[in-house]
Amino acid sequence: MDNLMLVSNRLPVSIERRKGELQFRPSVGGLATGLASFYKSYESRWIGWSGIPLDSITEAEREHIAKVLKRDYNSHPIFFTQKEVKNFYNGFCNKTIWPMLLYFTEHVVYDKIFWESYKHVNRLFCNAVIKNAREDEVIWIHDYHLMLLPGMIREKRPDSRIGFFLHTSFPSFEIFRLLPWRSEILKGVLGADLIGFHTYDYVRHFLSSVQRLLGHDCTLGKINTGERIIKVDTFPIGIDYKRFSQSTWDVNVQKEKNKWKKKLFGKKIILSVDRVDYTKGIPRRLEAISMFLEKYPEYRKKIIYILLAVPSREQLGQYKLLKKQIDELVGNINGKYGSIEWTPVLYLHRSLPFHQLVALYNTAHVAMVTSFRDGMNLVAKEYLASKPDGRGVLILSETVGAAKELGEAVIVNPNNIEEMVEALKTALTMPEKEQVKRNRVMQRRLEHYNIVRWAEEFIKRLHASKEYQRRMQAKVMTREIRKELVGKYRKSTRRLFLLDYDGTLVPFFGKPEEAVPSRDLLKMLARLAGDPQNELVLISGRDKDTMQKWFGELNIAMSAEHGAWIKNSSGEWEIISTLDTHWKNEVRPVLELFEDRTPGSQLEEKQFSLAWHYRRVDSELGLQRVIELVDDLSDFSEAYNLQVKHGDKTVELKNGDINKGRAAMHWVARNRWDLIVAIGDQWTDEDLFDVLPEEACSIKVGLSPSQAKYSLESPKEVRQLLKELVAEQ
Ligand code: ADQ
Repeated sequence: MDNLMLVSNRLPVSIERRKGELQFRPSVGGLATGLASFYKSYESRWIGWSGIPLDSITEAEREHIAKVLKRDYNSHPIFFTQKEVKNFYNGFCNKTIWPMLLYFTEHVVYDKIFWESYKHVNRLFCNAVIKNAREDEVIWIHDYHLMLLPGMIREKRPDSRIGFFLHTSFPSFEIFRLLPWRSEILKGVLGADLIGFHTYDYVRHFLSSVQRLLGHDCTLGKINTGERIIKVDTFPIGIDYKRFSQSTWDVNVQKEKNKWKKKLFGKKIILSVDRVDYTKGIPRRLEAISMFLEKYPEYRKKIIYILLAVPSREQLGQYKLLKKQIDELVGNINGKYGSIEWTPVLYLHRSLPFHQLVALYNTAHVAMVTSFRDGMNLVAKEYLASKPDGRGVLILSETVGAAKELGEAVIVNPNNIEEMVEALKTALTMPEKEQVKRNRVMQRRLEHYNIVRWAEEFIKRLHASKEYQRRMQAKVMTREIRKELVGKYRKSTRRLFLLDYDGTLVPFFGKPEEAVPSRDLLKMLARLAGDPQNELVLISGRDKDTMQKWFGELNIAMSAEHGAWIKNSSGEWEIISTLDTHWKNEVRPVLELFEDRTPGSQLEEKQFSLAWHYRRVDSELGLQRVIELVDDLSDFSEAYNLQVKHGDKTVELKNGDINKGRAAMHWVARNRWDLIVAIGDQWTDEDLFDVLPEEACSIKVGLSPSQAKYSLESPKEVRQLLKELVAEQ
């Protein structure tokens, strides 16, 4: 994993001024903890915010910070002014995009100044990356602070290898669409080659937003922007498992444990560890503790709830209010149920050093992780890793990413206080054997897919994604290749052109009947066909009547309905072989039902095929219907030897022995051509490419896997190429 440049808002260390002195302290929080541990084991570099406002340090101090960070942490600091801290970090990051991504729409502030600052700071990061990263260095960008950065770097360095990982959840489209700058944010993220999320749900939501807001095709975790193919996948972050499990034997940890044991002698310890953030559900959890003591008085004096809460984003009003609310709730519970010898809630509002944290994890009988939302939640994993003897119970909210991996925990709905109360009862009474059984399964998983594995997997997939792009790109028809083809054209005298129509010579339209050829296109085709040394064949999936209406006057050869019909330039339409069409009467009602149930879809009937078009259907509904339709049609396809093909926003059924390749052979075999050019854009054209002789020039329109030799981006480029071929010399 050499040559890796990590980019995140925070560096693994933050700089603070205490009593006039600059201090370097480890940053707290999931991202910092997670990355710091794998970062140390690899030769990587890091770009991030120093944590101290630029206007509060002197030039000499700035240089000193940069020097120490480079020397001791292989890091390059970015400095923000107070204004940038206010509008970028406290503003757009924490008041706009954070609550948006975590479903707290009521806290979202929409402010143009924040947005401008977000763009500006992402630009600062971009400049720093361009300045510091080597050309061949892998750039791995982290989290919601830097969602524009992949796009900005891509613009400046198109060949960069860029990964992006989001540590929060990604909300459903209905939430994300509320953001005024949603498309810019998505486009920014799409600058990456690989985009990672913790869970498949977040991937789904992201793809759905990309599809609906930007209109890109998204299939099987791949986004086709028309220029590049980007992969999107799930990488549930792990922890440094051994560090936690092995530290439990450390002397300092043992000392800490003994202290706690003495202090809390005989009591069952319930623990929670969070940043003070409204997403973590701390007040609701305190209410559950209070209700538990009310409902089960026999547990009074027998339990202690340790609420370890690290201060976070304290300048923000929302967080100040939350802190106040927690203080009050803790006060109420302790006032109501506590006594001189027993305090039910022990509230530690600070960050603890590692050995103290592990000691607490190890001592606690129950850990309560009840966030309303959390991209993953590392605390749940750290707790389990700190339990080498397998004892202890984890209560886990179903709305955190970790719940997908830790299904053996006691799972709760964080909004349901009664359920949390009962979960506590279950946890406190769970037999040790059962605890160990559940924890061992989860521990094995965590030990295996640890933080290093997570990072390695991501980088491996990033390389694979780039490789895939490269394979696709190898086929792009460059200017040189086009020139070569023009040269070959001039030299040859027996040329065959096999051209598809929709998606190849013209782009797709909402309704198939709208794709009428323009006068310019007809003129160009007439010119191509007018040269006696050329044979031009249009091979389309369309019905023969439309083909005749649109191109009849050109006197060119044609094939309709994917090869069912053929027509020589001066001949009549002929059927390629006798074909049975009885199946249509049985299948038509099925497709009609889908047409009725799916607004915007359309049934097209051709002589030997039936097609259901869903280009104008809501993209998610369309895909859902395709799955249902293909399933419903499977019996028919077997019984009647039909082909069911899912093409570009179409599902089409046709006789099994019809295909464009078979039709093309009618012309390919007719002459000893010295140049064959075949162009198409869909799966049906693959049959055509399949029958061509080795030396033929096959061209695929669009970026997706194909056996064609070359690719062109769009119908516009195809027309341009044909124009170049027929141009006067
Ligand atoms: P966070 O929201 O910060 O992370 P989390 O995953 O729980 O949430 O990580 C918190 C980290 O801070 C843990 O490593 C924990 O040990 C540490 N910590 C918390 N309180 C502490 C205290 N008082 N003293 C010492 N250490 C403390 C974000 C996302 C998460 C996602 C991570 C990683 O919000 O959902 O899991 O990134 O991707």
